[in-house]
Amino acid sequence: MNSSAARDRGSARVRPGRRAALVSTAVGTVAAGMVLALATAASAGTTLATSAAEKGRYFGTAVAANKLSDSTYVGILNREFNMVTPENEMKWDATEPSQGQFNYTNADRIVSHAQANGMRVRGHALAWHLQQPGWAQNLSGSALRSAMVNHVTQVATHYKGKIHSWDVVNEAFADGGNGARRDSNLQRTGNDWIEVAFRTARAADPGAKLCYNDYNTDGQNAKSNAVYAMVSDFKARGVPIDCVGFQSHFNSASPVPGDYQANLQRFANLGLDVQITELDIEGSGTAQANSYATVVKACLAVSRCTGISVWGIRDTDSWRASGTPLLFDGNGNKKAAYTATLDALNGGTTPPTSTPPTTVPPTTTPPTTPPPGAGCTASLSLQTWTGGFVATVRVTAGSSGTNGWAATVTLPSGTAVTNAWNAQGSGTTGTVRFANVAYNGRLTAGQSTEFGFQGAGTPPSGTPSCTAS
Ligand code: G2I
Repeated sequence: MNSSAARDRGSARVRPGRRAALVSTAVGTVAAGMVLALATAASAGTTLATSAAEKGRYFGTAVAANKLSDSTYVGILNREFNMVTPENEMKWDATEPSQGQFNYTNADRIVSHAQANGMRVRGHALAWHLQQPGWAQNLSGSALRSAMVNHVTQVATHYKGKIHSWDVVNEAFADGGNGARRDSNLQRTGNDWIEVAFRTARAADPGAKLCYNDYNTDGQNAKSNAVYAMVSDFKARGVPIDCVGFQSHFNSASPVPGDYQANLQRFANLGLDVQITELDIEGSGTAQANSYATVVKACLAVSRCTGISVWGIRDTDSWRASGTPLLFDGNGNKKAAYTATLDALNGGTTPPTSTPPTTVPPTTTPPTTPPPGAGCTASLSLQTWTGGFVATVRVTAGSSGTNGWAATVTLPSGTAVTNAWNAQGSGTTGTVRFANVAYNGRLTAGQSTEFGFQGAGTPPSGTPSCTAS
């Protein structure tokens, strides 16, 4: 009774935000003690994205392209989130309305918005029994199988290098107690349709994590057991799968299961990531807030739970708006559920919204050279394939922490950056400088954050240099 997928309407939209830049540049007049106080306050984030990033996670939302002109919506999206999922714009009916004729207009708007604001994108969804264009609904057998393979290839290729994770297959298991596959035109093309979709997606975009995504799999039950068996089999046979998405649409008839964390953990133990992909919880007040906190704490307790996405920004953006299931009310105000979510991300403490100094700071002159251990360091790890690579760079603050940072990577001749996330790159060839984006510039002493980029050509070697501000 929770999502049972798609027949309601709704639309979610979202847009992350950035943190208010506190002091930082008023070096000449700010006492060392005050700088320290600010750095301490910054260790508990003040937005969902910042707080999640401090725990090594992302915090995302579904976005509807037609709401990107709504300034309240975009203001919250840009302030609070660092991952977006197009709510409907990447589905089969939207991207291939006529066979072989692809339309990426609305999905591209969302991807461009994300890229311009340092957010990553969850692709949703390549193969699904719902929201198929009419022509696909009328196909069967090998014609439908070929059409599916072509669709996955074309869409994943169009977005190659721009997608953090793809929901390759969505909702392929039946509800009820027998753990069977859902009957659908795709299922009737043969039981191997799911692994074919995954292999096809990997070939088209080797840098994206490939997820299986479903609902009513949030606790241990016949349906999640069936997904677990499929994923175990895929891992054993080398079918490319990197993550399982748990939609997590909850309400009073389908509350957060008591074994939610344990269920996430058992999937993670198979050697893949888990993600909470479409979170919404019908209700209000303290009960709703507590349920959100339970979900966040469960994810934080599972090291391979890499992020949480809610299915819309304001209650009025939801596919089930009457259930007021989201973190912001219709006017864009933060609900109790928001505060509980932020609190849980911060480990149970509510950060002060501002901490003005109560005494006038002394006017000592700061040192002009950084103290030992100040600045930052960077390290590089690579995932490579013939002709390309994904680089992950870990930036770690020195003993003074950072208000901002930049890491510089030298690329071999002929190599180019094709996409970057969690950092703003300048240039694409030669020596490329990657600067922090709004939500990850401020690091406390010893704290780390990661950004990444995809490249075509030979991967870089050596250690990136790092400068802090
Ligand atoms: O049903 C909730 C979600 C369950 N998991 C998969 C998700 O993809 C699904 O999202 C919902 C969207 O939130 C709705 O916005 O998927 C529905 C369709 O299956 C979406 O509803 C559709 C309406 O059915 C269409 O009439 C409408 O044209 O939204 C379309 C765009 O507004």
